[in-house]
Amino acid sequence: MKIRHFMAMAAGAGALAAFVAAAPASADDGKLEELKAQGFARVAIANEPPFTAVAADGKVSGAAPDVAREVFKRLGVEDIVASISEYGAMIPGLQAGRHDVITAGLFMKPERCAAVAYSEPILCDAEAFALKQGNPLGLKSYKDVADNPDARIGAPGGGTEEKLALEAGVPRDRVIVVPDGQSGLKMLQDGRIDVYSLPVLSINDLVSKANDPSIEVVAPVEGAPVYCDGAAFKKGNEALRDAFDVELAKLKESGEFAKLIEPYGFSSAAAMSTTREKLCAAQ
Ligand code: 6CS
Repeated sequence: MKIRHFMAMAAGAGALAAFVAAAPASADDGKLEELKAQGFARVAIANEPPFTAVAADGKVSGAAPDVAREVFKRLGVEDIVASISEYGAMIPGLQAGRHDVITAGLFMKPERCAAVAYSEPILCDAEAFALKQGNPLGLKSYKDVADNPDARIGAPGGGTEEKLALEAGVPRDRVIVVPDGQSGLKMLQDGRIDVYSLPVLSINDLVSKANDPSIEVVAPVEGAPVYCDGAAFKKGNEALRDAFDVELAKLKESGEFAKLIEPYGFSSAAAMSTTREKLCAAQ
């Protein structure tokens, strides 16, 4: 081999090696080893079926915890221990070290993507309204709520539906923070709110279990995006997030991901058709 050609080859190899060395592999912060030693991952949930659910005996289920439990098992973290949190308190709790990860259907949005390290997408859903039978105020969108001075909307504190209502122009005093599904349903039944908004699968689960003919569902809410969540890790724990993503990708590839989430009504295809990059960039 002519010396000139060899030098070119060496330079190319050197450039490749330099690129690989500079590749953004997350530095291992030891968080996974910490969780293995701990024997469990502390997860934040909301108790909003079918995303997350806590039974009377304390058993945690729901699509998000079920996926997280399976991924962590494959990472050598035996179990998950859940604590219930309001959506608006989940990220501060994660940042304060009260949780190791949020597995709650916390939808990816640019402002949240700036605050946490999301996994790749897991659960996707549109938005819905629960309201009085016959939809007397004709509410089909958050803008309809804004345009009707009598319409009061209930939504989770710090949640996506609260933000969508405010962004659509609903005044703060007509956006009522509701702590959980049962409270929202009761407030609707008692006429303290005119519409209660959650993701479609959550509203359908709630209304179908209520078996109350005076309540009906409008889904999807017109003009509202379809969102997807991911497991949300603390900034700085990207090595753990990357390890989570490797196992999540294997579950998606093998069909086990679909077996975990589709019995809850979620679409594996929806989650597999998008990426964290796309969802975090979406305006
Ligand atoms: O990510 C959120 O903000 C929304 N996610 C779910 C699963 N339910 C309501 C909440 O507002």
